[in-house]
Amino acid sequence: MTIQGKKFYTLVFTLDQPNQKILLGMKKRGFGMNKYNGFGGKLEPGETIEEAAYRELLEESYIKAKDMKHVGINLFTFENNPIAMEVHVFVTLNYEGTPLETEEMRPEWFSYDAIPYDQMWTDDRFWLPIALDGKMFIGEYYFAEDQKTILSEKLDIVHELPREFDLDKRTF
Ligand code: 8OG
Repeated sequence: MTIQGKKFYTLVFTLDQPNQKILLGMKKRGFGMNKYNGFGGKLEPGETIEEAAYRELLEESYIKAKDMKHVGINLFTFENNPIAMEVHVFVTLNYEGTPLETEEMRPEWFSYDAIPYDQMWTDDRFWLPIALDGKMFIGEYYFAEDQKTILSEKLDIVHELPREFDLDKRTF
């Protein structure tokens, strides 16, 4: 698979640790429509990954993160698409505000043991449990054109995260 470049994205999961609940949003439009996901999106010019993560969470759910822990990096590639997506995953345990529905997302709390994986991206069942377990990970997922079938995957639990995924170190 020849990759010519990548784009950066953020993804934030708000957790209610004491009650073992996770906030997900049903995506109402665009890429990933009709799937539950955390809140996130593309980096704007000049923004750091952390700034983009904070802004997207606020814009899409009205939640202000008071702490954010960078827990993982996933590199997504798609058959017949030369641009990879590098998604930086965060969790927040402390936040202000009550999640509200926006034009993009309908928020809903789920128990850790009732996460709707069959209505989420196919790869999430691999790495989200690691994040909920307080560990960090780096993953690579190569999808078929249907954006559903995973053709290859690799997942490593790590003790620290690099600033970005080095494309020269891709496995596939
Ligand atoms: O700006 P936009 O909403 O299109 O950004 C896409 C969002 O979807 C962004 O938060 C990153 C996230 N995302 C992917 N692929 C995957 C995936 O396979 N699993 C999950 N959980 N999120 C993904 O782009």
